[in-house]
Amino acid sequence: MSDAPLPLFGGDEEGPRARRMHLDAHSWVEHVPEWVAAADDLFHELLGTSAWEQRSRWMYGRKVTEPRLTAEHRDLATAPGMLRDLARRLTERYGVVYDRLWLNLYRDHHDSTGWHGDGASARRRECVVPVLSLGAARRFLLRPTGGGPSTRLRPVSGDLVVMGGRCQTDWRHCVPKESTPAGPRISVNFAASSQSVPD
Ligand SMILES: O=C(O)CCC(=O)C(=O)O
Repeated sequence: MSDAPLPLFGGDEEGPRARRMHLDAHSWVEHVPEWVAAADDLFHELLGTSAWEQRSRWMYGRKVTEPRLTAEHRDLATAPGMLRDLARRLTERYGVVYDRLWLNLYRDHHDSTGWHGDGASARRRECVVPVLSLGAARRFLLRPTGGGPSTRLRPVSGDLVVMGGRCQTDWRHCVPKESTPAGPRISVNFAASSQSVPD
């Protein structure tokens, strides 16, 4: 795993540095600390204005309520201006046109998402999937799809985590429940129509 800092993000000499870790020969994860400066303002804006909904999903033959809330912008044009700007910056950096996004709200440390790959939104063999964290710090774990030791990140408010290469097929990620109390956290997940169709 290489921890060498990459060239500056967005060409800004004073901007944050991206730290890329190679998970294996085909997959990587990048952590960009303090990617968003006004993270608290953005967090409160999104908390108060997003159309949060409770979703459920089928698991092992039964419908379960997801332990978090979600709000989706299928068309980036409907998203708050700040998120549109961030999507544009990501498009410039990664060469992927991010044209929609969804937000997750983890209300407290009991909320979580289990091990998964973003199968529906990232169907290409190689995808670049950025996730912005706002609010409380939570663990973000990755492990090989077939099982094995996990790689642990703990993005704080304003940090960006980017999964690349074959992360969505060869690897799984999750945000586990915490045993110690945590306040609310929002994750902003940037998606691209171009990545939702297979190679
Ligand atoms: O909340 C996160 O950091 C990740 C969310 C995620 O993986 C998802 O919504 O598919």
